[in-house]
Amino acid sequence: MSTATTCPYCGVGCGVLARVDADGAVHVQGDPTHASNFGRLCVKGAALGETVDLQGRLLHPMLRGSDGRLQRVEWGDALDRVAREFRRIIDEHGPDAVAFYVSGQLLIEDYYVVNKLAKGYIGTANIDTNSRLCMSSAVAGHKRAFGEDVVPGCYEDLEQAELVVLVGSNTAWCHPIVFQRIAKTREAGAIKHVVVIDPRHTATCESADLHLPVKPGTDVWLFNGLLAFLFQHGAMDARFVDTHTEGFAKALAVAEAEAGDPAEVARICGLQMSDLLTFYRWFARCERTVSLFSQGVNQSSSGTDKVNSIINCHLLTGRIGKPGMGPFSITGQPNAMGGREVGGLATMLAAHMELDKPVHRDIVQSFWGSPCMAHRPGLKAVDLFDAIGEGRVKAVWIMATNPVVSMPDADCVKHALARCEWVVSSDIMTHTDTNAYAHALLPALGWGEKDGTVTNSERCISRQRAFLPAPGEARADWRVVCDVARRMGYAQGFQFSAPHEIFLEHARLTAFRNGDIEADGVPVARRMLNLDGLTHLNREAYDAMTPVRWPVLADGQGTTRLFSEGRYAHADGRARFVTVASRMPLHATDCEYPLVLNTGRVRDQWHTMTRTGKAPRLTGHTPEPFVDMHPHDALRCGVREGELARVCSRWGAMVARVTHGGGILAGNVFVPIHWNDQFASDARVGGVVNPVVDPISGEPEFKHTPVRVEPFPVRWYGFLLSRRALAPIGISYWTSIQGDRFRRYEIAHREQPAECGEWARRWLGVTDPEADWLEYEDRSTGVYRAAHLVDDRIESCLFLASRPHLPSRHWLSSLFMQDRLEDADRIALLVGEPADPEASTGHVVCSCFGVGRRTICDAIRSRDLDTPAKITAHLRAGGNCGSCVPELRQLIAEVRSQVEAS
Ligand SMILES: Nc1nc2c(c(=O)[nH]1)N[C@H]1C(S)=C(S)[C@@H](COP(=O)(O)OP(=O)(O)OC[C@H]3O[C@@H](n4cnc5c(=O)[nH]c(N)nc54)[C@H](O)[C@@H]3O)O[C@H]1N2
Ligand SMILES: Nc1nc2c(c(=O)[nH]1)N[C@H]1C(S)=C(S)[C@@H](COP(=O)(O)OP(=O)(O)OC[C@H]3O[C@@H](n4cnc5c(=O)[nH]c(N)nc54)[C@H](O)[C@@H]3O)O[C@H]1N2
Ligand code: SF4
Ligand SMILES: [Mo]
Repeated sequence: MSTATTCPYCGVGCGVLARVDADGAVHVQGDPTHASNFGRLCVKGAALGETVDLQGRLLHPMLRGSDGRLQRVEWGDALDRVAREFRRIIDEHGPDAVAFYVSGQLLIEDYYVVNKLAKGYIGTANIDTNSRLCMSSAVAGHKRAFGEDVVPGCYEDLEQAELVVLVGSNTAWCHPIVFQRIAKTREAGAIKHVVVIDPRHTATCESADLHLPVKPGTDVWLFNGLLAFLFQHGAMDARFVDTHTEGFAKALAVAEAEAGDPAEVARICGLQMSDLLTFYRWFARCERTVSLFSQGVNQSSSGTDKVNSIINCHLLTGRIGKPGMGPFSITGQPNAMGGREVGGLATMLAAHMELDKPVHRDIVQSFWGSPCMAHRPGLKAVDLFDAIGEGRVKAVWIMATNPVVSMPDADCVKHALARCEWVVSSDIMTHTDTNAYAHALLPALGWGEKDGTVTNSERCISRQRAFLPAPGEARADWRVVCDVARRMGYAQGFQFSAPHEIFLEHARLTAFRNGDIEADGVPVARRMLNLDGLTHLNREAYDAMTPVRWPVLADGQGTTRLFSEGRYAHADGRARFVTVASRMPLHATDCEYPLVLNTGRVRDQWHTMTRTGKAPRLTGHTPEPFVDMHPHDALRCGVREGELARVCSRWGAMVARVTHGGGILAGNVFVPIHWNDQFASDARVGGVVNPVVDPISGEPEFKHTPVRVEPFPVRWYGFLLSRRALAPIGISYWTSIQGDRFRRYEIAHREQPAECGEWARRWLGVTDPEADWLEYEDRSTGVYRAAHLVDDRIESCLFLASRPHLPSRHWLSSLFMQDRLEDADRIALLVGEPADPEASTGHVVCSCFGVGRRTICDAIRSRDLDTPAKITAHLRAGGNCGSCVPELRQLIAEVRSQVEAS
């Protein structure tokens, strides 16, 4: 029997069917009936079964004792203590001395109760969320343009479009199933053009007709230029603009004044004039255009203006609210949208109501019957952690997020938490960079155990259902919040005994006095977020709920598209053109920090890796943190591919391996966001990122920090594979990742150990002189190799060299699959080369079937394969989740150009 649930990773919100075998193994497959994915899953979703083990899980509440150590306590004691500390600090310093920092990975039900506790009972709006780092510019842009935070379209629009513009979105890696829907439609010829606007040449560009490698931060020029071009070239829908919008003339005047000349726009944005004009012409010509945008837009000091500059172009052409067209903010986390619905941001109330509107405060307070109501916006994430650092906020409860890794200027966040009086963390894992600073750790239920709802990018509310028992003493986040609230003296508002009761209350609030006429005759504007049709669900109906897109009005039917009638949520019903003036990122590069640091995601990891870092299938694709840079910049900085480099800014530094991915413009470097102190010695890029924020949304400028890259000098490089996890102590550089049956450590050190053999034995814990220990050392070249075997099976192996040229990890990994090593394998270990070099498949490209780069390139060459489909037919690669198809395409191009050149 399988359970229908929803993937806990990205905002695509794919339906998953999960099944637990008799031996406890969890199998997942895509839910063919779910309208987000129709049965498909990307590699992260497909590997979910590998991430639900209890290794490293936080299973009991813990409190930090006076000796600074965490001790296991009873739930009752933990809850009492959390409630008591919050109560004490509120009583002594007022409600604004406490705060909550929550997450788009909470369920709607969790989010709803924590927001209710903060705003309606404690009376503070100091509740912000990691969505501040993610979606807040889109929220602010929507509110300015539409009057409410609404994503008008749906995924079908992408398939009905002629032109799809992907702005600041690496869709192929970050929203793979949506990307596959686009790519498939394009291949079938229905989508005429796909344009990618991104300073990097990403995997997403592999399926694009045009890539505009825009200079970082200059998108507003590009879209202001487009607005002017559309107007000048007769693409305006004058009737729509007259009837349904305000503010056109001024927005156009500013756009024309600063971006009316495409040559000038091309210069500022660093683009070829011909490419720019191609994009502008396609946009002018294609009525059915969707502009999908993500963090390259939002995470910017002009993020909100970038959003509105895109929306302006859709308003000018009237391309919104109709099939196949519209601006489309794609969400990051599984419940980023749901968090906004319940008002989880410091700047909102609940159910899309506004903190600064007295009538809204009154609606929410009277609905809740709560003792108080926050009456002004609370602190946004960056300000919140500043306030903690300054001691203005003295207690913080962090839930389902890891800010010591994911905030900008993250060392500052670390120091803030270190000096905070009372830090509570609700997490599923014991050891995270943030938990190291918590006074109380509360074990939460994770995916597969928790039960509730999430809303994806297209407003679709889906159920996440439990199919695993609660491990240890872990409890649902909503339950813990209610327990603490009751202990704080707020019994009346938190008598929930199951998630469906919370969902119904939330649904009722969305419908409550929605569009009412007030007693004094002033109408309350109708709120688009309305779940009236879901207010009558009983528990069975909630359990059986099928995915539905809001608004869900009284008839119980969902809504495919909003704004179809041209009515917006502003009081006059009109959408707004927002006048946006372009500006460069706040901190410019200079001679000390000459490069721009851009940060983002890799294909197979999720954020701070607490879950995806467990799955061997996911760790092979990008096993180490890297700094991707242009070869010319590397030369100038004195660093080389494969060697280590320090990336330094005015805020901090980190160390990573230099790569030349080939997709980066000179002057820019890219570092992935995922690595942290649990997985590496010094690879937390958040410590390097500037804490600049967008003045309207407060969203940090994660994509633009001036940095310098310098060599990280070491005397030797090495790596180690071991069946047991080891503690890499006293090594200048290390990273660690889970492989299939082993843990892999990449290491480097400033000094060569005096006695390699002794050092290696000590580290690997091989004290028995009789142990089956193979060893080779050449002091003149600094090469050292050792392997430890037990009963002819490899237990661990270690390779050191003075240069980063080391044996193939893929070959050595394969030895861990064997029950016994042959003599030839033993010799190979000492020689440092496989007996059959052809056997090495190379770096993993297809994680699902473990197919390596070398195997694929050989097949392309020898069989003249010219499409990803042919590679799949041959090697299976790309045939399951499809996440690697863009890379297959890239390899085809690479091999063909090699063949042509030779
Ligand atoms: N594999 C994977 N998928 C994920 C996640 C994950 O951790 N791993 N996280 C999820 C979450 S929470 C989110 S928010 C999404 C994020 O999804 P995306 O926004 O697609 O991902 P990012 O890699 O953060 O950044 C997108 C692109 O913005 C580009 N960019 C940088 N500066 C600029 C600029 O000035 N202009 C433009 N136009 N582009 C620029 C970057 O080069 C990058 O390729 O992914 C979700 N999906
Ligand atoms: N430099 C840079 N930084 C960035 C970004 C960037 O592009 N560049 N992107 C930003 C964006 S868009 C985002 S969304 C953030 C994400 O950053 P975070 O939210 O900090 O990252 P996660 O690893 O997802 O953190 C989730 C935490 O919750 C725990 N957890 C998982 N499930 C549950 C649960 O059900 N309940 C509870 N209580 N805990 C759970 C996990 O173990 C983990 O510790 O990063 C932001 N930071
Ligand atoms: S695209 Fe992948 S990560 Fe995103 S929801 Fe679907 S399966 Fe999960
Ligand atoms: Mo995000």
